[in-house]
Amino acid sequence: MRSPSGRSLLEANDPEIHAALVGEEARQSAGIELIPSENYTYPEVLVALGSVFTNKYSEGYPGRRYYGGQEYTDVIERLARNRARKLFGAEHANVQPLSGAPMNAAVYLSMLEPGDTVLGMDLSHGGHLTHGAPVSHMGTLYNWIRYKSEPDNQGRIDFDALRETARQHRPKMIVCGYSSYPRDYDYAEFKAIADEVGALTMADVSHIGGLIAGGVMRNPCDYGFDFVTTTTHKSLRGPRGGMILTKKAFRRDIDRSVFPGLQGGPHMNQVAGTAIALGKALEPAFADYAQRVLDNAQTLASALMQGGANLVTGGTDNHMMVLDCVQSFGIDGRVAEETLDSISITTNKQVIPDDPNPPLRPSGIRLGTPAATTRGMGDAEMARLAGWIIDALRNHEDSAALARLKGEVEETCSGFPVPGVEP
Ligand code: DSN
Repeated sequence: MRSPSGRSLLEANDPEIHAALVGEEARQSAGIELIPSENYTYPEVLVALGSVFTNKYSEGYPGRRYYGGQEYTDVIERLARNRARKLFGAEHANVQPLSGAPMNAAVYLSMLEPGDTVLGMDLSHGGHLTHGAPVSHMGTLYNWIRYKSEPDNQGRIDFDALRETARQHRPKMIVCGYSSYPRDYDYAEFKAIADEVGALTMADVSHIGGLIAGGVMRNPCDYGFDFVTTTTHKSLRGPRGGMILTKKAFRRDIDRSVFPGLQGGPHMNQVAGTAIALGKALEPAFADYAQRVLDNAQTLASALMQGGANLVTGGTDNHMMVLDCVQSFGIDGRVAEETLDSISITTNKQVIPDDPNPPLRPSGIRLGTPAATTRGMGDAEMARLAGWIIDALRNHEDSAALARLKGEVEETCSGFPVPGVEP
């Protein structure tokens, strides 16, 4: 249990780790988190993560485990699965993937043979590493054909071209759902193309899982997708982890692929946290949160563009913005990230579509609103954030200006406590 005595024990017995924990709490509280894949989880989830469920091995599934002593682990896993099914309208949920990459690998390994052809989005256009990037094992195991978006056409996907590609290559699976794509996805178009060529459909909605759960973005389960994957720690606000939603027809394949195919014992403290977060997402207040995430993204995007920032695709339909720092401010994404770090605004450097620059010095940064919204920030704070970002990036060599901005950021943040951190 995370209790005061646990904290005191840690302080007394491992002061170096304790100091790092205190430092991280102070860092998270002092500044603002704008990395779109991060969030502040619920205090209840922190309790579950630090609970005795971490002691338990639970290979197998509820009612069918390989070890004894499962009466309570079965309770939490059943709750997590049932809540996930209800929230997304799915026929089956597997809540054991340790995180996003093994979650996607489990789907591929259950359905594909090495060398099979898969359509996935190009990494620089928003696709994820596990969607066939050559540097990932998944990229070498299968024959990935990469499609792109049209950044100058609001990030639209050219479905006529995609249909031609599918007819030509006859993929076994079509993957959509991305990690740096600021628009919604036209699941009906993907499904129609997949049906025409006999391909399976998978949507990796890791970034927008919470926005779908809150009912403010389209749900691929409603469009008959075969597999929907989402991490649990982003807009869903749960613990780090992954979930696979599928149809009854694929239930056994997916469960076997996760365990024993790919993983050993699930992390039951994480499964408990996932169940808690899914329970929260079923409450009406979560729909309000999801809408505020979108509203804040609109306000932040408009204010950034009014201030002269160039956003990839010209705006956003979700929680995320990709800012082209080279075009907007004549600096690369690494300088932008470091400059914003120095004023206590955390972002991440990001490649832009067909980026001429390398991934460690890309042209852009990514920004997102789930974490700021969790802290209760709204329109006024989004407008101020845009002003600070533009001011800092324009004056990235002016240390006096940056010191002043850091003071303003931290003064504002002090009014918005981080959930789970004692003030
Ligand atoms: N690292 C996650 C993200 O930032 O989108 C996904 O890999």
